[in-house]
Amino acid sequence: MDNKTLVTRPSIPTLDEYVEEIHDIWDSRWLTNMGEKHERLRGLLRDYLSVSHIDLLTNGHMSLELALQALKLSGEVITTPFTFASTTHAIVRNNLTPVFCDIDPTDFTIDTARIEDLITDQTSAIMPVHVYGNVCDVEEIQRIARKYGLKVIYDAAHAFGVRYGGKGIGSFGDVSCFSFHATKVFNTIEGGAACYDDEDFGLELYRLKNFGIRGPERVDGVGANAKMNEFCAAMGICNLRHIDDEIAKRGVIVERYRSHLADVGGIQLNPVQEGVTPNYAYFPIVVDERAFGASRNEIFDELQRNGVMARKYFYPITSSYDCYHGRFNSNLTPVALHVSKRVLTLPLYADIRLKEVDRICDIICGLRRMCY
Ligand code: T4K
Repeated sequence: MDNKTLVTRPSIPTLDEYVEEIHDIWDSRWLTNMGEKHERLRGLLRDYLSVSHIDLLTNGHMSLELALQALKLSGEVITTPFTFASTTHAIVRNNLTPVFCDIDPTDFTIDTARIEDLITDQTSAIMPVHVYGNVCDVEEIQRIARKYGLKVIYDAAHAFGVRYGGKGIGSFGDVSCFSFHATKVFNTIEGGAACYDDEDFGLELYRLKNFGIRGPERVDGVGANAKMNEFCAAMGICNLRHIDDEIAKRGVIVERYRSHLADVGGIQLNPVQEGVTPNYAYFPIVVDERAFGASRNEIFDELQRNGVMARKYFYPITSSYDCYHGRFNSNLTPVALHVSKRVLTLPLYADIRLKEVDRICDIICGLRRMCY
């Protein structure tokens, strides 16, 4: 495993910086349940993300799952299948029905032109995904939601630090849920957050992440346990000190990839979106076999043979998972199906060496030459 290049590698502070940060936990013996680190990180993130309210949770998935529960939704939720398991599972685990909308072929987010056709009298919400950190068409989604009285829950797992039109991406919709998993641009080892405006929603979410407890002698909700502990919060406090540097370094890597691959026929790159401050979370390529001369799977295999562990994020689409067998028709989202069969996410993390990026691109382009 040692000399392999993985799709990502978490950024972490120096051991000294982390030890310094967790020192006072030894004195206080306050390990979890919304302690001092939790509250400090919450305030820091509220400012960094430019959101009015934020709560911290054990992971991105529980943010999504409990956000849906706190909104007290019923019936159908319009979403996309071109995402990680978590998005769809969060809907299903709330006894809601996902209704899959196709994606835009250039930025892979929900195709807003198709949403209204999917709305029925059962629809209660839209759950779009800022996939790879690409910003959804938030204005059009808001217009549709307002017209039909729907809630909007953004899966912003990939979008930490992204800004749109000068606003923090977490400030759109009724709720935006971030993931702070080890593999993300900003990590708290495991962790997540939900950002929102409505304080009543915030109280409900807080109760749901803490067993439904309202007071010392009163439990009036069937809650879960999804509290971020002090060690995870301490990791977040450390990592947040370096986040601008982290994103800047990723930007350099992305530019290097672009310099090699931008003009290669048959390879589609992630778009540069107007008005968006990106976070460079992922580097997906979409391979058109006929134009490029080799398939996505051939590139994947060749990279593996050379110790490069690229990943097929996101293949298969969630609507065709085994656990949903016979339940959804994945042919109803042909663009998502098409992209998922051709997409490959290349290694991207702050301290990957530029020489390694060059080597990865040489392997890819070499395959093209070999096939011609
Ligand atoms: N919504 C969306 C759209 C998401 O993408 C995700 C998570 C969620 C919601 C839910 O958020 P969380 O509940 O996870 O906070 C990984 C991550 O586990 C997952 O967080 C992420 N999306 C997904 C896209 O990627 P896997 O199954 O691919 O993880 P794994 O273990 O194969 O790790 C990927 C690579 O990262 C490995 O090749 C090695 C490297 N790695 C991983 C870990 C855990 C490290 O170098 N160190 C590590 O500690 O899902």
